[in-house]
Amino acid sequence: AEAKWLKDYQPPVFEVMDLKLRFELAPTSTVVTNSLCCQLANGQVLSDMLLDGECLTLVSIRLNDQLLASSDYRVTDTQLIIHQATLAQAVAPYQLDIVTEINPQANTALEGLYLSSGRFCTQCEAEGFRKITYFFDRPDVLTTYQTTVIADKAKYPTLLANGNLVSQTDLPDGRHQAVWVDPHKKPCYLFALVAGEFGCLTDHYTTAEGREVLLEIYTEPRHLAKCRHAMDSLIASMKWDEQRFGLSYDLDRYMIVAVDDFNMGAMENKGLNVFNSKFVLADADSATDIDSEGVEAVIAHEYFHNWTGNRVTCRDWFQLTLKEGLTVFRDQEFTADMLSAPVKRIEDVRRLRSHQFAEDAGPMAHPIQPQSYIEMNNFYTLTVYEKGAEVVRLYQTLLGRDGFRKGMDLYFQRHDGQAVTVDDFRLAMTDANGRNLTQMQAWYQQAGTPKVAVKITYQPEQQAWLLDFEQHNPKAPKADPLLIPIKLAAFDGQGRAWSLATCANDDAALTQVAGEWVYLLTEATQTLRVTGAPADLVWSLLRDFSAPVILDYAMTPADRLHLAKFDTDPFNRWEMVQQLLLADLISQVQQHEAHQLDSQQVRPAEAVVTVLKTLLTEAITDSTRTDVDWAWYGYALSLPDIGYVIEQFEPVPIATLLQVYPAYQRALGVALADLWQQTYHTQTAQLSTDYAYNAQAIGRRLLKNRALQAWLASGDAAAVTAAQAQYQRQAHMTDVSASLQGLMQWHEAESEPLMQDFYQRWADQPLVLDKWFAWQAGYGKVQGLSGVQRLLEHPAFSWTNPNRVRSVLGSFARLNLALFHQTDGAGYQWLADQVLRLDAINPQVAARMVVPLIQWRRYQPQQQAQMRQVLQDLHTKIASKDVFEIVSKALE
Ligand code: HT7
Ligand code: ZN
Repeated sequence: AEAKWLKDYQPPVFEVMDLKLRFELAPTSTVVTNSLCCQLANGQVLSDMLLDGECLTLVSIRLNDQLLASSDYRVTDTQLIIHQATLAQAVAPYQLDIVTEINPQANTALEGLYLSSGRFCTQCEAEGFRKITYFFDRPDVLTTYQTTVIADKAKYPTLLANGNLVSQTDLPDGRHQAVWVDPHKKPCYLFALVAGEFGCLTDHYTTAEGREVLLEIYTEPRHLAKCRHAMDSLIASMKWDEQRFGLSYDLDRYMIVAVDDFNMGAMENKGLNVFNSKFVLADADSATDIDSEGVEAVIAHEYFHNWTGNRVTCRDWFQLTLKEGLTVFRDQEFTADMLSAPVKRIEDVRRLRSHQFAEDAGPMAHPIQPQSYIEMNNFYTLTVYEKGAEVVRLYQTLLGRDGFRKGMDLYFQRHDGQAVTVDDFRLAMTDANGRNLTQMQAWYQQAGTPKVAVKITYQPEQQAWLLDFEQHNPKAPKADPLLIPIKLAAFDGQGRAWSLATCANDDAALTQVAGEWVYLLTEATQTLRVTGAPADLVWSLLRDFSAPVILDYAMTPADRLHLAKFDTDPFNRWEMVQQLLLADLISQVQQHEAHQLDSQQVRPAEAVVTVLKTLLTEAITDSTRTDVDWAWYGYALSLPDIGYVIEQFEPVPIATLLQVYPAYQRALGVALADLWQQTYHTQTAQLSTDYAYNAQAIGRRLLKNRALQAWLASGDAAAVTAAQAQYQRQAHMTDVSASLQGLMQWHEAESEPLMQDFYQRWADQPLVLDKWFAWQAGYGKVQGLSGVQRLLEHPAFSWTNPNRVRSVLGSFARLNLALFHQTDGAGYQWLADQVLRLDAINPQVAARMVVPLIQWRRYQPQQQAQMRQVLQDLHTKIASKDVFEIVSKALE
């Protein structure tokens, strides 16, 4: 398998003026007629025409209506090459009519045209269009599309494609046809076609420009009632994008189709989004709050792509973060406005630190603009998406919301209808604000999470504080320093915010943006001197997580407690509690490793108990208040994710960690059992039995269920009774799920009858059944690996449904760490065996499932050897370039 490189980019040789596609749909043999009109692009000279195509059976090719002979062209596994000599004999523009045949039913990779539960659908990003027909499958070739879809009317009553429906006709032989025209030029990765039997929820939206838009959500008819939340989210997104960015929708119809078999979350095809049904279907009975928030965010994300991705697209796939980082940033801002901004920030940073930081420290580490890839699908990563969004956020932190908006306006003004690069985005931000942002370039080019070490000292004689900053990136030690904005503030001994304005001396790097102080790091080392300031200040740094870095700043527990109490930035108040917990956990793991402590002796430190006690007491006392951000309390009272704790060690003493972490959870449960119980009851009392989707109610449920978890961990029998009762009430899936997960984790035997009951209730609802599989794979310990193996043999398990596969394989490796890392290495071997099996069915998903194994170098010698052996073995057997690329990098 050969790598493609950013440095080798060449502009397209041919320009496509129009593309007409005709599909005669049949499960095992669909005929695709592709009529494309093209000419040499400006400044190009005639050469062979290279059209991408894979897994296609060529039927015929005509050039300007002349049937080509086999000597006029060449077909390889990946291309159709029309010889230069053939073209030279024809008159431009070239009209090519290419007929091919494909087998959607055999397409279990779910890329190109495939069948999902008897419905046809497509997935073209990144390079799937080449599995539908021969074409220039690259994002910088844009053209208009007309799509004719022909199929049996009884089996496939709904026929959809991008754009506007121009005609629908019955054909004599029981078939019918629909013709769709998309007037907007687009790259082929945004092409979509759907055909099958669907129910449809409709609504309308009138844009700020006065356009009447028909909104449609298509799903299996039995699921129609679960589409309302998705529709409300779509309408809210359309409104929000007009208000925040002045961006309106540009077609008369916006369609969303939910399908069960889907490799990722959703796809932003122009005017016809295709979604994993997980991100469309949600009602209180069957979806948790987290699921509903996912629906809202993904609906918004795909909608926002209409401008950031579709109207302005990427020049090549190395620019993926241009659309994904920016669109994630936009969906984060949307969710922050819909629910709670601080909580959204906390959730995003938790995710970044637990997962993206690990990716950035491992063998798959890459800059947000990768330099090369073998399989593009492997680069739809947390780095390109989440870190990419953090880099976009840096512009807003530097320029303020207004400055950022000016940059966005200029970006659209300059590049609407174009395929551009991340440099074009930076230049728009630069030019719109008259700021030199050249240094931002480095954020696109370096892999690895930068570290910022801070030392703070006070000089009493001068009443001066010295803040020494040093930045370095262990993955790129020689790289240029980055532009890192550090939002900061200081609080005096009484907890009063101390105004930096009184001393904002002559340091040009210290600026105020939207009322916040921002210190701009531009050098490898830099010192901020603050004079005329009292000695009792406590510094709050990297407020709101103002840059995606690791802050190395040794604070005393007392200072952390001080900020946990007084900081005005809710993110940093949360952060201080988390740091107290993390430092305590690390210290107990270290003591356990040094044989100074056994699991029975694990106890939270006094400072931890104090701060959590204070928070719980506040939550209990204030429980009737309606102006409290309860989700903030829920997160402040949660332990740092184990993934983040793992990140703190090199090598990772996994066996010890897997004893200490649950022992710590148990001890925390015991130490504060009464308060957890009271929190559970006081919050329950405030929650109406009717489900409501708003920040207050979501926050209360989050806190209540966090309290239930901790109370269950304490071992108190009353907690088990409370969890069982919560399950039996069947109020909504958020509560059902919390009770079952808590019981499975801490009282597996007691969870069993409830799990059986759950199965009976939900056996016919795939998305809910995914949870049943995921909980057992993620938390089931009693039956060991054979219990997880049995899930694969369950009649409801399916290798061709990615959600189901992720529920078992993904949850096992992510959550069931005790089994995954079991000492004989059988957990590693089991996962590798399943990856190999999956690789033959769906390489894209298989490549995701292998990732937990690639971190092998971070572990101690025994696990290292076991994981490496499993990977080496896999390397010799694997067929796909997807898994091959990841395993090869891991073994480099
Ligand atoms: N732009 C999409 C990325 C994508 C994808 C989606 C579904 C299946 C396969 C896919 N490959 C790439 C999704 C998004 O970020 O909005
Ligand atoms: Zn996206």
